[in-house]
Amino acid sequence: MTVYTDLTARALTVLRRGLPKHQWDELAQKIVQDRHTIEGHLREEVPSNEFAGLLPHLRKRSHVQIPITLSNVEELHRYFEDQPVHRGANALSFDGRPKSLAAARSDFPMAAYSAETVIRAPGLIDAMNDPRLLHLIEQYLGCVPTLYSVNAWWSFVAPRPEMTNVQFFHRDTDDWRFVTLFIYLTDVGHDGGPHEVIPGSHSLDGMKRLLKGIPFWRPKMDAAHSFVDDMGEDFSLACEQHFKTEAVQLTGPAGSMHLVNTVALHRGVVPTRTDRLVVWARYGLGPNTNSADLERGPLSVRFVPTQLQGTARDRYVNRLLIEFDRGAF
Ligand SMILES: O=C(O)CCC(=O)C(=O)O
Repeated sequence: MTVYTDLTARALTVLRRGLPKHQWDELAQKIVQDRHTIEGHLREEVPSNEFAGLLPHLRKRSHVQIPITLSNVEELHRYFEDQPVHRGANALSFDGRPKSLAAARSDFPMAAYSAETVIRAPGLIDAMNDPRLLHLIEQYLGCVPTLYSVNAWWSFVAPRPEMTNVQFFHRDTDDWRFVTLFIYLTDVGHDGGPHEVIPGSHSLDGMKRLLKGIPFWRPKMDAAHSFVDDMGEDFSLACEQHFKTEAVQLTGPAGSMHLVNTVALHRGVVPTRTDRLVVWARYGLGPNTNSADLERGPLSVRFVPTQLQGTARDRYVNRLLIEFDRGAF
């Protein structure tokens, strides 16, 4: 099972490297058009279109703040404080060994919770399934979204970035089209490890615009290559230098949410004054190279504190995370 999943992930990565960036979206569009023929029963009859006005900003600027705030942040803090963590920005980043939060805080710059811990957190799955949010994401993707990955992690005040790439400018390439929701569980100011994004850099045209006016880059840098080249510390330093007037730091109080197209160049800034606890939820076209199912199979709904009713739409959107029919009957 693992081997086959890994092979699929590798195949997708190889395919993406071989396809020019402008074709990624053409491919996504074909998939999305096909979905329209089969997912009619999953569309909501009365769509909650309240957030539709956010679409142009998201499309143009690669990010948008969602005008809702989680109300149970303190409860979530109590919950997460008691759960084991793993070194890195993802439970699988390093050896995956569980540690207490106190031990991780003193030993590592970042520590993450398992997907199961996130799925079992009070209210999170429901926040990720807010119909207004899902509808916005559906319009952005062009089809009913698949919630394929959840994560929660701490970035601690540290002298330098963690060795994994999340604190260096990079692109995510999980799927042909996808979007990431960040939910801050701590107050995040400029010194609290904000998410930083270079608006417009998710598209080839946007990247071309950003690169105009830059007289030189290291050899080989051009807009198209920037989508498929390996990134790293030097690339990140160059982004920092060249795009310092364009980069935007997403700040906000605990409970605030930002939706980001993380194909755009982005990073988590290393906190200099206060630690950050953040959650992500990723929505795409289906299972992909970053799916929660790479870590674990879906969890029985019996373990998930959720108000979801188990409609056809709920089941579809959450199928990689939650098994609605498993339990004692
Ligand atoms: O910590 C952050 O804000 C960055 C997260 C990130 O790089 C990612 O989601 O790929």
